[in-house]
Amino acid sequence: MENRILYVRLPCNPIFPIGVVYLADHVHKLFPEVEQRIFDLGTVPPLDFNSALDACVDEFQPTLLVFSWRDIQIYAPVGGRGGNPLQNAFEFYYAKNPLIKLRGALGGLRVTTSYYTELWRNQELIKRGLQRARQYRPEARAVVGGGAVSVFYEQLGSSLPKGTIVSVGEGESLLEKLLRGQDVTDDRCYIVGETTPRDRLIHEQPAPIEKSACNYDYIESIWPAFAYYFQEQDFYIGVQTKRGCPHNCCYCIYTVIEGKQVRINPADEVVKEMQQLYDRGIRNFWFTDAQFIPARRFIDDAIELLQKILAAGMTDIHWAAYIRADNLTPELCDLMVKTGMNYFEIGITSGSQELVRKMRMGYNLRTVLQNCRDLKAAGFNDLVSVNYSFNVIDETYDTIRQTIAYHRELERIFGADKVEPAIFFIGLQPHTHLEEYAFKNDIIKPGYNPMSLMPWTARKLLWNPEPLGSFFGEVCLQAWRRNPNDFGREVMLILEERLGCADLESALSAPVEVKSPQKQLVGV
Ligand code: B12
Ligand code: SF4
Repeated sequence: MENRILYVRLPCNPIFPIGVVYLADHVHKLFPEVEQRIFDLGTVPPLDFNSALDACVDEFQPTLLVFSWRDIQIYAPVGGRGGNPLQNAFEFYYAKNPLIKLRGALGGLRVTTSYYTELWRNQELIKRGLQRARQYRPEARAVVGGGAVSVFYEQLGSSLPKGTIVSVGEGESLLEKLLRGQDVTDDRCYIVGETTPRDRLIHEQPAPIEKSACNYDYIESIWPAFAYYFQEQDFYIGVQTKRGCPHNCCYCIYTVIEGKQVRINPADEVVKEMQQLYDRGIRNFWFTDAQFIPARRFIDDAIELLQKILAAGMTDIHWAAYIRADNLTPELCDLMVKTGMNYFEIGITSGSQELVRKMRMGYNLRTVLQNCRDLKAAGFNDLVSVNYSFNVIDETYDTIRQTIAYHRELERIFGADKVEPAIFFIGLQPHTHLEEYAFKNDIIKPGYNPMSLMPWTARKLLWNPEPLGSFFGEVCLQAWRRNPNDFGREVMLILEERLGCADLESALSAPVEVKSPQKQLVGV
C-alpha cells in the first residue's frame, strides 16, 4: 500500500517546528520511497487555517496525517495569545478594588474564551483534515502527538475522531511501526474508541534511537514554506543535542516525557546538522534539550560539542538553552562564551537552598553562584533569565528574603541589567510529584481536569496556595501597577521593600529538618 504522510503542525506562535522536521527526517532515512509533506499552520494567518489546510490536503492527498500540537498551557508572566493570563487571573482572584477585580474577570474571560476556542479549533482542524483526506483515501488515518499531547494525552482523546492514535513523547518508533504495518499497542500511545491509555503509560521508557544529522536538503524539498523561518534573523532555530533529564524536580514533567535516561546525540552529527542551517544563513540556534547540561557527567559531552562547533568554523553564531548552572566548569564556561551563547535560562525556582531541596531539584545554590562567577570571568556579558516560582511548597517570609539575597548576588555577578527575574507561578501538571502532593493535601481530587480553565479549578492549578497566596497576589498586582514593563524586577523590589533581604549565607545553607506530614516531598 502506498504511504503518503502529511505533517500538520497545529497553530502555534512561530517557533521552528523541530519536532515534525525530525520525524519526517527519521521516516525518510528508513523509508526513502515514502512521499512526505510538511505543512506548518504556525506560518498561516488564523483566518486562512481551514482553507489552507483544505488546499494542502486536496493537493497532497495523504494516507497518514501526523498532527503535531506544541502547547496548550498559557500561564505566563508575559502577554499570551489572549492577553496576560497571569495578570488577569491575579486581578480576578486577589484585587480588593472592585473595578480591578472586574477588569481581571473580563480579561480572564477573554483569556478563557481564547483558550477554549483554540482547543476546539485545533480539534476541528484534526477532524476536518482527516475527513477531507478520506475523500481521496478512504483508508486515511490520523495520529496526534507533540508536547501538548504528551502532557494532556488522557484528556485530549475524548474529543478526537474514533481511530485517532494519540501518542506520548517521541514519535519516531510509532511512525516506524505504523509504516511497517506492525501492531502499535505496546508503543506509548492509545487509539481513540479502541484502547484506553494504560496506567502509567507516560512513565514508559522511550525507544532508544540514535539520532543522526537531519537532512535539510530533503526537508526543504518537502516543505513548501521552509523559507519562512530563514527570512528573519531573529528566529532561534531548534537543534536537539540530547534527550532526557535525570532529575526529579517536583513540578516538572519533562523528566517523565523524555525519560530519565539521557541519550546524547553524537556531537559530529549535531555539528553536521548545524552546518546545514549555517550554510543557509542561520546564525541563531536554540538547543532544545530539556537541559543542555543535565548533570556533571555530561559536561564532557557539552565540551566536545562546543569544541567541534568552533572547529567547524561556526564562529559567528549565537545560541541559547536551558542551562543547569550547577554543572559548569571554567573550561566549559570559556567555550560557552567563545561559541556565542548569548542567552540562557536557569530555572532555580527559589534562591533558598532549603526550598530547592524540598522541591527535589538537586541544585547546590552555592555551586551555581561560583559557576556564574566563572562564566562572567570567561567574558559572558549577555542576558540571563532566572526563573523563580514562588510559593511552590513551604515558602515563608524567611525563604522569600533568602531568594532576594540570592538574586541580588546574581545581579552583583552579572550586572543588574543583565539578570532578568522571570516570575512564574507553577501551572500544576499531571504525573508530577506536585500533583501527588496536591492530592495528599486535599488541594485537588483525583479525577480533576488538568486542562480546565474554569476559575474554581484554575485557581488551584495556577499554583499559589494560601497562606501566602494572597500576599503574592497583592505584590504582583502592585508590581503591574507600578512598573508593568519590568514586572519581574518590580516584584523583587516590592518584596525587598516589604520584607527586607536575608544574608546570603542563610540562603545557601539548608538546615537538616524534622519531617512533618506537610513536608513529605522532602528527601524521597
Ligand atoms: C525548548 C522548549 C522551549 C523553547 C523553544 C525554543 C525554540 N526556538 O525551539 C522556549 C523557551 C522558547 C519555549 C517556550 C515556551 N514553551 Co516550551 N518547551 C521546550 C521543551 C524543553 C523542548 C521542546 C522541543 O523543541 N523539543 C525537541 C523536539 C524535537 O521535540 P518535540 O517538538 O516535542 O517533538 C517530538 C515529540 O513531541 C514527538 N512529536 C511531535 N509531534 C508529533 C506528532 C505525532 C503525531 C507524533 C506521533 C509524535 C510527535 O516526536 C518529536 C520527535 O521526537 C519542551 C519540554 C520538552 N522537554 O519536551 C517545552 C514545552 C514544549 N513548552 C511548553 C510551553 C507551555 C511553552 C510556553 C507556552 C511557556 C509559556 N507559558 O510561556 C512558551 C512559549 C511558546 C510559544 N508557543 O510561544 C510546554 C507545552 C505543553 C503545555 N504545557 O502546554 C512543554 C511541553 C513544557 C511543559 N511540560 O509544559 N519552550
Ligand atoms: S532539571 Fe529541569 S528538565 Fe530536569 S526535572 Fe528539573 S525542571 Fe525538569
